[in-house]
Amino acid sequence: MTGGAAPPRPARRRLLGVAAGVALAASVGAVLSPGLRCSSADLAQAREGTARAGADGTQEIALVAERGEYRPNVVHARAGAPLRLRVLVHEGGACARRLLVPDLHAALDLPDAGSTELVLPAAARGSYLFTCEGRMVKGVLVLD
Ligand SMILES: [Cu+2]
Repeated sequence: MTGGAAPPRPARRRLLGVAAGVALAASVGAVLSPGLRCSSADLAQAREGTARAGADGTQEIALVAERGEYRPNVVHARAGAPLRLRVLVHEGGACARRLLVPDLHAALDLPDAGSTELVLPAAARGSYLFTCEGRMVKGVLVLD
């Protein structure tokens, strides 16, 4: 038998399945990667938090980075006002070196232990991802 389209190869189908699984895992919080400290049984859970108004008009919220997750990982705040993110590192590692908010062009170097903070500029309504440097551990900032 010559010519004609070959049937889909099983290997390719497996790859597509893996890609779909990876996309699903990423959508709920993280890609489980045994080689990195980004895996946690708790990653699939949404932990919500709401920023409170600070004295100077800047909103504030504290995030804990621990065991490859952020708590909270769904942060609600008002649009149009700056937001101070105070990040407490309870357990360091590859996923707790930097915190990125790509759509707001913000990055924060984290200490091995202790806390640091970053003031995000006032931003429009919408959802903004925040992630570890490897973009594995994720959270979302919801401004409304
Ligand atoms: Cu990571």
